[in-house]
Amino acid sequence: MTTTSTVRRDLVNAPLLVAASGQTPARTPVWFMRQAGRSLPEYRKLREGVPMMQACFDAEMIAEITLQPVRRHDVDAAILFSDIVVPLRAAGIDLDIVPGTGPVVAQPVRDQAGVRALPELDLDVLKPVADAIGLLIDQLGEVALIGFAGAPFTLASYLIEGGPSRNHERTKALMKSDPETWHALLGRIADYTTEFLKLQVSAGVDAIQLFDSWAGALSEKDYREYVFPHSQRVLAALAYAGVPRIHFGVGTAELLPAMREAGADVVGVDWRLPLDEAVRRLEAAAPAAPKPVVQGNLDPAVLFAGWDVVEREVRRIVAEGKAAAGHVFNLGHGVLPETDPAVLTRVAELVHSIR
Ligand code: 1CP
Repeated sequence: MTTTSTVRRDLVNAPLLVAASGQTPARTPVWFMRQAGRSLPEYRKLREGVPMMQACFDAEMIAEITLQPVRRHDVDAAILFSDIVVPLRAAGIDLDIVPGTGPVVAQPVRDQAGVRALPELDLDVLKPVADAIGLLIDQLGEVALIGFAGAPFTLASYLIEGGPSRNHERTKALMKSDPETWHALLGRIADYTTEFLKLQVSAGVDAIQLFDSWAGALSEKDYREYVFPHSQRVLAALAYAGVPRIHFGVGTAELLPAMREAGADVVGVDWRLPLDEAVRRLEAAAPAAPKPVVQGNLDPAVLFAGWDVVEREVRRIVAEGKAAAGHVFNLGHGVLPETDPAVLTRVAELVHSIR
């Protein structure tokens, strides 16, 4: 890793950005969703006694945690250490990230009055995030920095359910029974998400990822009617910046063309669908569009299966990724907390070595 001081980095040849634009980079870029976090002992040590939400509003801590996996794994991208609920908290919504559970919202939003009561986002509160990005781009050299935000549907699920949910039943009930309130709520969240992403882009991130982690809970028809317009508005609002927009969800095999159409430059794919099949579906849905670029898709659980299995799966995925105009190697979802980080380092090395 090179260290520059004040000069804006020249990332024209950064493998992640080359692949994202549909060109062939010198090596296949690789990073891991949730690469910063509990799989790393140095992360656990730094976070000792520091609540998640405190860490997310401390510029030095954000920068240090973001850099930890870069130092270890020789990945081609850092992802900003933050959380999808950070802009909601910055807006003054009473929520916390509870260890072992995830985001918990004190007063779930389930009606028109709740939507009307949602506060404006206070960008000043997010200054530590912008400051952290400033610190990071000085230190990352040729490693790209990915900013991110939660997509309107996934954030709506936390706000409506009040916390993590397996079936998203209250979310779907509101969506189907009161579309007016639903669209007002998603519109409001789309504003938060857009402002959070714009702040990150202004501060200097090189790419952004929109996490619609739970969108796979929807049929394509419902996705298009209730979610697509809001995610599309977010992604369109970022088009001015010229940074690649990655759009990811879990269990989205049936939604991939719609998620691309929403305005993605790179389509994230989970492990349920081989990348060549994902490319085939994307091409069939939009024959006139440029050849798609994909990101993914090693099953995070495979990292527990021993090196021979891991190596076989990585080689298969790199080969299947050749069907796309560009391939960013990643897991199909986040690193699981019990993962041996040494295996991640080896995966990055292997991906880079395959020609
Ligand atoms: O104390 C801790 O360490 C809490 C664990 C943790 C961490 C490390 C949470 C709570 N969030 C994070 C950081 C985080 N969250 C990152 C860091 C950057 C990186 O990737 O290295 C990112 C990208 C997120 C995004 C996020 N938060 C998503 C989208 C990505 C995904 O995994 O699908 C979602 C759904 C969340 C909500 C959330 N935050 C935390 C948890 C445990 C959860 C999931 C809860 C649930 O199952 O609903």
